[in-house]
Amino acid sequence: MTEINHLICEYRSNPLGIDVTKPRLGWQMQTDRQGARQTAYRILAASTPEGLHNEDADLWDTGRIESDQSIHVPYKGLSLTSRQRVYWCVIVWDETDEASQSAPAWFEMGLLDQADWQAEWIGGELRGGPRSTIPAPYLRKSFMLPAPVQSARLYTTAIGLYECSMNGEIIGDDIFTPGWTDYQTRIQYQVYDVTELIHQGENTFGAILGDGWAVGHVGWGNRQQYYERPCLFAQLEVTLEDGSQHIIVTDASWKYHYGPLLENDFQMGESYDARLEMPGWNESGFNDDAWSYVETFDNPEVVLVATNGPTVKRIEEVKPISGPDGEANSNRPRYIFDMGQNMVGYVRLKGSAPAGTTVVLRFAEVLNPDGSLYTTNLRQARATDSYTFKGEGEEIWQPRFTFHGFRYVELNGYPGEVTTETITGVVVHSEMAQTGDFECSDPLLNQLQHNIVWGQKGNFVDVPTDCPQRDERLGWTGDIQVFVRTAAFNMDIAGFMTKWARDVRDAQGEAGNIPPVVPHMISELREDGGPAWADAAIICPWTIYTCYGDVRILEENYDVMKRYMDFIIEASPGYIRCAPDYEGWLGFGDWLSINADTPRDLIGTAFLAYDADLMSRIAGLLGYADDAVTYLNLFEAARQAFQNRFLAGTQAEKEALSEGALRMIEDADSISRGNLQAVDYGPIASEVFNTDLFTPTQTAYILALHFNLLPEDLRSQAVDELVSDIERRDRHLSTGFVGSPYLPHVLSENGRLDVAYALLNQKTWPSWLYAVTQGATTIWERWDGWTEENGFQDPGMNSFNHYAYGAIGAWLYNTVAGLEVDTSQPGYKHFLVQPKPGGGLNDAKATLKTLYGEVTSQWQFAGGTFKLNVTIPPNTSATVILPPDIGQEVTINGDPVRGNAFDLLAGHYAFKVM
Ligand code: RAM
Repeated sequence: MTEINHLICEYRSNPLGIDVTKPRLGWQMQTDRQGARQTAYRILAASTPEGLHNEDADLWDTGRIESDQSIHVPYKGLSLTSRQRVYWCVIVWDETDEASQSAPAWFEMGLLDQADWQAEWIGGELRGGPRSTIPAPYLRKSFMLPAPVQSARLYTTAIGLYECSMNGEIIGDDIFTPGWTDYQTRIQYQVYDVTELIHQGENTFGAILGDGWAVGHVGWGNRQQYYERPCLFAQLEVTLEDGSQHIIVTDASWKYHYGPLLENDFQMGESYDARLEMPGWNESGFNDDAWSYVETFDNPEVVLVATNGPTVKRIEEVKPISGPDGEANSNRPRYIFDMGQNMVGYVRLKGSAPAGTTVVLRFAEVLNPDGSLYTTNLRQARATDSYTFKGEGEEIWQPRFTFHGFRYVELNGYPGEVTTETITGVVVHSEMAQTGDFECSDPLLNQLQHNIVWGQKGNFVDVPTDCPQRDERLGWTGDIQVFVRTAAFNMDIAGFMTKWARDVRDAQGEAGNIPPVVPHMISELREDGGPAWADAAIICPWTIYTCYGDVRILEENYDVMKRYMDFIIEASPGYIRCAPDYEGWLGFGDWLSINADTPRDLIGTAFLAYDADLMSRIAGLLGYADDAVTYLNLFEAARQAFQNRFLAGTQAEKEALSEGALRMIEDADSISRGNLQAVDYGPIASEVFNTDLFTPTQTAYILALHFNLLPEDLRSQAVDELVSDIERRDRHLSTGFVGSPYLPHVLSENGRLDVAYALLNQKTWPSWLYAVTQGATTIWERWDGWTEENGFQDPGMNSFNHYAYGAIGAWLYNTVAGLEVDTSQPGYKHFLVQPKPGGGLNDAKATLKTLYGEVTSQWQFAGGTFKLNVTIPPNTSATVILPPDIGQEVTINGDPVRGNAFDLLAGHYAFKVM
């Protein structure tokens, strides 16, 4: 039996409110049958569910199409209009020509035209300034409906954040909506089905407005980076049973008042005085005489678009593992709880106290040696919540419009008995299915994987950020560029990155430059992210294409990538990017490397070549043949320029160390070195690089090898020199953000799997497991965030939840467990299973829920036998390559076979090698 399920539209199941006019549909075949695949499909789309049962699907009937395509099939039926709901299903013929039909699914369009909006922007008086936080305005409006309700939709957004309610009930479970975009260019709206929340007679619409990213503190800057005050923009459209239509919009008839939410800010925290609650404020019958009429505002010149990625939600809860630890008897009791996990979100407080008692909650990732909270690394982020009791028995409170990054919580001033029930951690992030899992026989590596996943949770809060706790939390392009591949193993990030790619489009400068943080932050930051940061504009969409087979993200961003290429070509005379005399930004270098500064122009030129390589492939697959050739030539030119400038035995040898190069190295020192005490091993002799020009670093070898920039005959020498540098450091890496992600791949792909495992297993810093041995539960920003010798690193920049070094995760999946995409059949249509055991591991397992279904690679050494279990989902195929030197006799599902590489169709395969 074949079942057709997991119907998705634009990566979502039954999405309400999309504005993609040719949405892409996908489905999965579920069956255990070996060799199962799709040979044909037929999609039916209709205005009603009934239309799918008979033969008259009024919107679209593809007829039988001979094709194995089961993801990203674009809707090509009657053109779609605002508010339209489309029901659809699919019939799939398998390899035996048997047909199976899916259950119906649907998608519903949002408002496609700016003219669909009749709402006005409304808000309270202007309060607060660049640094002073403000109370949240509460807004309300009552309205009458003369007949029972047939259906109702709310289209809503805000400058700042909103929480809407209807007749006292909060609408939906999204938080931090409308999400973070460049609010001066684009604002997202959300759509909710509120049919069940309203009724004939009087109804009341309420909204609370928060500061969020648009009005609150962003980065290390002030408040009000995008707008001065929060505003609401909402349109409720109701169809009554008598057929009449009613529209209730935000306009001058609304009223507002301030209430219990005294301040709210992502970085500063939230204060709530429950004594100021206004019971019934968002229900009918409330006396709002004391409330003022709102102000209305001109439409900001921005585009309103439907949310095209996941929204942020409260995803899970965490109970403290210890505590309360503290002094109960002092005047102001103080307790510290350990949540056991460095998490992102807030805590829910439960307790009772006399009216007017204020408790203060403070948050930190780590503790000082004396057990107190270490908050210095939060910089200006106050990260403090407070709650004032109303004194009416048990009270439960959680913030709405703030989040913190913390493991430890200090509760101050609570007079009653405190238990682990007093607080509960609420973890918030963008809603993304966890798709991948990696596990092996080493508990430390399993903890590393855990830490990587938690770093992803905490930093995928609407935008991929560097950190979630200090006054920064920005969409650093370099960080996601290095982490995106790993992220796509752990979770379904396709929608999230589709949204962010649009943010990149909005952030691109006139000249084609891509800034270092996206969404663009208005003040202070430079316009060009520089090498390995700005290149995210190409690398991220390419990665989404390879992992999800998504061609559209390349199509939609092709122009951005091309303009970006023009920008860097223009800035790179002789194809040397960030040459010493370049007057623009030289980049962040190999950020946070350990006494190993790689010249900026080496990094820049390497990334120019890599971009050109990716662009020639992208242009080719989009059908731009001329561009494909141009970029291929560019790759060759940049590769040649790289060799001329940086390799030994070329004309570069004759160049002395120029002043410019010195300047770059000094620059690098001052910004990235901090208080590192690692031994400086001095220059090494090299037959690969020109040591007159620079001291070769691990990252220099890594980039040259990984981006294929060396002549073939120098590659093995380069690998040897890289390895000897690692050996000289007693098997330690010296790489920063740029080199680290590629390091293990370069070693394992070039015959030094042993050294890759040695680095993976290294427990003294710098290494991936060092932080794990120190009890870390997330990935640290720096290799030496805390060391026994030096204590905490420079508090000016020392996050304990930064996903960049978590990029090792991709190697755990693709080399240790051996799962990898085949970029020529992306999205795991065809994939590789090529485990490379080593490092003393007895077993390893990776599972991955792809768009086609679940893939598994699980291996184990047991009693002299190597066993490998592989699952290949229906409608895909895989090539399994067994590790070398593990035995001669191979069986699959008990049958003897010859060879060590196997092309396989869907099914479960148990290999044994003896
Ligand atoms: C710091 C953070 C961030 C990095 C930039 C360059 O703010 O470490 O992760 O991308 O610097």
